[in-house]
Amino acid sequence: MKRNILAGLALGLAGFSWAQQPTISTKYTADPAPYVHGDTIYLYTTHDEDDAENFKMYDWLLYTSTDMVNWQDHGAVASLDDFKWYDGKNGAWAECVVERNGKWYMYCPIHGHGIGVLVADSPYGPFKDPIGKPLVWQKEHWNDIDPSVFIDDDGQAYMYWGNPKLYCALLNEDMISLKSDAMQLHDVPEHYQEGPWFYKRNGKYYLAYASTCCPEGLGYAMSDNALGPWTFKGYVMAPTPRTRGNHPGIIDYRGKSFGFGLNYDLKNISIKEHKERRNVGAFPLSYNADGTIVESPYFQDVKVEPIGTFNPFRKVEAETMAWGYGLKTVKRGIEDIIVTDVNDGEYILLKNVDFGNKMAHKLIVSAASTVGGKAEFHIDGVKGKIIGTATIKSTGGDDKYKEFQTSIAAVGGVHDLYIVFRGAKGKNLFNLDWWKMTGIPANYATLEKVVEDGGTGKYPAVMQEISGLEAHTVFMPKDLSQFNEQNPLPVLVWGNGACTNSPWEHFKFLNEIASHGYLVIATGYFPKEEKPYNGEMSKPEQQIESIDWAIAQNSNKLSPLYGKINTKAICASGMSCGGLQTLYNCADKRISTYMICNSGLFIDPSIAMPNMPMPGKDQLKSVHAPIIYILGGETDIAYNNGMDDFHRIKDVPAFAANYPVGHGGTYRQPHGGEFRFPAVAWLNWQLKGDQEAAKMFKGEKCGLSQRKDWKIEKNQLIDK
Ligand code: FUB
Repeated sequence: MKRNILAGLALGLAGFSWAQQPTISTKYTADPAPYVHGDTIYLYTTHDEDDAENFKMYDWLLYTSTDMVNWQDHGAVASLDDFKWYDGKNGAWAECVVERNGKWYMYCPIHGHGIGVLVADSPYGPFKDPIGKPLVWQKEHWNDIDPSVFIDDDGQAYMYWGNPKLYCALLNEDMISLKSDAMQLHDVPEHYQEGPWFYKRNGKYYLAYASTCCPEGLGYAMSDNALGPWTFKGYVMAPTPRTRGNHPGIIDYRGKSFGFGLNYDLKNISIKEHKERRNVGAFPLSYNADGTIVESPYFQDVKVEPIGTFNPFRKVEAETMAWGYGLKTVKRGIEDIIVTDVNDGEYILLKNVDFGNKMAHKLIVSAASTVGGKAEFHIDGVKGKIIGTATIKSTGGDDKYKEFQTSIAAVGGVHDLYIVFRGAKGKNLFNLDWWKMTGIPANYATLEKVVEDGGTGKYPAVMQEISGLEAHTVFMPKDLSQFNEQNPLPVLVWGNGACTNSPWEHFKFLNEIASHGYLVIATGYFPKEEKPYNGEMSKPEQQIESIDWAIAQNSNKLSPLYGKINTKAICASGMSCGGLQTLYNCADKRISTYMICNSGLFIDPSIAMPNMPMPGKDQLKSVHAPIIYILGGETDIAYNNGMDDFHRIKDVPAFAANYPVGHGGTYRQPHGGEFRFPAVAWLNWQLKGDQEAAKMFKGEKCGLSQRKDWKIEKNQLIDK
């Protein structure tokens, strides 16, 4: 039944933008009684049952927020059962709550049976009846509803109430007994109907109220005295044809003012039916210089902007949300609340979630399930980017909770978060208790290793696994303080031999390059050991991700690499299959040079190697920057392919260097062995403009030709 009601409702509001929706979406609520204490808004409400045809009200609910848009459901904090002197079943009408001397007092009208009082040591309850009888009992008096209690600066507490008559009484300091009789005010403010909201601001007294039917709006009066006389001042929110009932609550919070009221916007029933399934809504409120209130447009025409951000790096009760599309919240056990009625396509929205200078790293979801399903975490829209998906398997029952963990992509900054549920249609996929992200500082090295002695270059380097950069290994100088816009780090992106998804075979060579002042981003997982990686092969796109990441770091103020990267000096490079990945990506215009190691495009077009990119020789037309081939001599299986590439390249400077070591190269030797000399010199020339380094390649007797055992070839453009 409840499923049909709320899912139907949400669907009925398909054209609604979130900003216009009621504050509470998983239950029908009315009669808002907000109270600010410390940094939190405590929003007490009444509760219309899902199947209410008329007033069907058994308990009083509590919601809390610190930003006015994301609200945590605390469920019922009091109910008719708390009043032992009342043996009826219905009538939990509009309450209000105030705090005095560390105790919380809830004034609860029971329709037709007077006004009771409950007390608690905390705003969350438990609330207990301290007097065992009604606080206000005039007779079987249907007008004794809607108490509003305010404690004046001199310590005197007042209670206003009534419909359509307006009453006031003074309370004793104990807050649970009356100091005066109930006084009927004969000078009732114009348009007064019910739901008084009594408060004081800047020395003036205010009485806001539901204005006379029909439709009802929110009127208000002002006075210089707590007991009046009251002067009608206008509307906080004028009645409109969309209004069908109201009841105000007004607060100041964090330098702003807000009004609350009720509407029927969650459902689509006609006014004639008048079913009492109402919804608390909020709206921004402001005052004129003379203290009068600026009239607010109707709920759907205003927007409450978040006045704070939401921290996801903590245990978040699942019933905390700005909006729950099609969802229900129910009590589990004595204190816990869970989200249930979770169907395919439904979602939780949290506004203004601050991922700050942290990268979300790990996501844990506590859920119970019979059928299983998925919770997709999207940012900025139901169809926005997915940052993580928790797969929730059957736990053996809808009340058996387990924790499900997944990794989550880097986010950073402030976003709206949509937790979208997926699974079999028409079933409650799971019940959700809580979720939690763990965050680590942006670009934090989750693993770090000093390779050998850090390298022979001027800048001892480290090898790192970095949060938010999945399936890549980064090498960079340990001390980044020497790098800036004047002395930026050029970039080398690397693909591995055999397209393996870890640079386990090349890390000494790559670390050595980094030690000469480079940011090296290798495809694949951090090699914890120098032994073959057995997981799935890498993809050429990982090199592009490396380039994207480097460029993003340079403009990310939260990154330690911010402003330290030369994004116009990028070498794409790789060994064997990684060289083919490089040539596969060669058209990328961000690449400023290439270094192809023990590799070359296959001469024989009929050869197809599984999971390896195999572009034809035509691909060389896309090579648009200087290129060097570093090969292992004639015994290198890539020798013929690499030299054939080299001979075909005419339009850009091209150099071929052969060292008689075979296909494996010298990468695993200390500091990457002999291959490091042409590699570092090429990079220094191409990416740093180092003319000394250029001598390794330029001129008739270029440096590399003079090094023992190297054989070189070059096209004419090298010497220009
Ligand atoms: O919610 C029950 C009654 O309806 C309240 O006491 C009145 O203010 C009206 O909202």
